[in-house]
Amino acid sequence: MEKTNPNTLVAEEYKKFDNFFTTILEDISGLKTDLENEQLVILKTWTERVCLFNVPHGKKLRGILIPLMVKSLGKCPSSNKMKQAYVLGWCVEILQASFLIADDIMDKSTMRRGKPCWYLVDDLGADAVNDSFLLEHIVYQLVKKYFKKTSYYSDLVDLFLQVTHKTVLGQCLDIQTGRNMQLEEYTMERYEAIVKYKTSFYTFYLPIKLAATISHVENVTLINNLETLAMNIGYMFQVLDDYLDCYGSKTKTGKIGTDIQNGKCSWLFVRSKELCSKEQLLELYDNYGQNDEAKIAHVIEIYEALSIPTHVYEFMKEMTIFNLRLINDLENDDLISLFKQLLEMVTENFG
Ligand code: GPP
Ligand code: MG
Ligand code: MG
Ligand code: MG
Repeated sequence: MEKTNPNTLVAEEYKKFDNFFTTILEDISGLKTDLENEQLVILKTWTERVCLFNVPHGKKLRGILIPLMVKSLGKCPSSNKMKQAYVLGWCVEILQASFLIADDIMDKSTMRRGKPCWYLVDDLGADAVNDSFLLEHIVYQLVKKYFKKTSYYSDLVDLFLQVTHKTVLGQCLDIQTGRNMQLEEYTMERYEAIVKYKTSFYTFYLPIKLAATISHVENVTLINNLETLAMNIGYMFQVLDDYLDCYGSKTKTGKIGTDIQNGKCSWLFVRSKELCSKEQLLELYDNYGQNDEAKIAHVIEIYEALSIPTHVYEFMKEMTIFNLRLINDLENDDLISLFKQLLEMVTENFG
């Protein structure tokens, strides 16, 4: 039998996943407490507005990963299993939206997914913090609605809680590092710790573990291999995110970078420190972490002089080769094909 092109499979799954958002939105509207009380009617309209603006317009890489994983893990998953996968996929997207609302406030960003950041809409400012909480709590309401009666309900809740805790810790490390600006502490070790916690857990580990849980995967070696890949691909994802913060075009990424002026422990800065001369190091220290156009431009000049974009490219190539070896050891052909696709999806924005 002729094999369907994996790209077609992903495109088809994206369509089904996207369509399921209507159901999720209806569920969310139905989750409201005590709508008889006319004082609370305003909440329904507001919640829908928050969701529609913040949830469905991203790349949905995290969300789509769950249905794709469930399909690769079970030969022919039932329609009910696929529905569970779509629900969890949207839960991860909602959690991500809740993180992004907060992250954009903390990073003083101005644009997200080609639109103004939520806290800048209607001058919401600090009031947007509550919308971040709102989205986070909707995740648990949806998990309860769809999974309360399953044997793995508590495992799912636990995963969301554990991963959120790790992400908040990662964000804390990212912020504290940027605030203290002890630039000599900006090492690859610090960078790895920040990325592992702030990005890899929620971006890849969470969807993969959720899919493995509802698919009843018990093979410990497979679970360990998937966890390793989740963390490695998360690392690649954030290195690329750091690259795009400086070199991406806003029409492609839908956001405007802020890492240099915020003094972030970015891969570009840490790698520059490893490669630069003593003079360049002093210049980096003098110019990094300040909201001043000329100083930002000076940092970028040093990145250019050190060919940092080429170093990112080389690093991504090495990581791709390394991870392809791990992927080829996965045994299950569908999983091998999925993870190869995932690597392509993660790196396709490069350049
Ligand atoms: C990516 O950092 C990490 C997050 C968005 C997690 C935020 C976690 C919270 C608990 C709020 P980033 O700032 O580099 O992302 P971006 O470039 O998309 O702003
Ligand atoms: Mg940010
Ligand atoms: Mg951030
Ligand atoms: Mg970034």
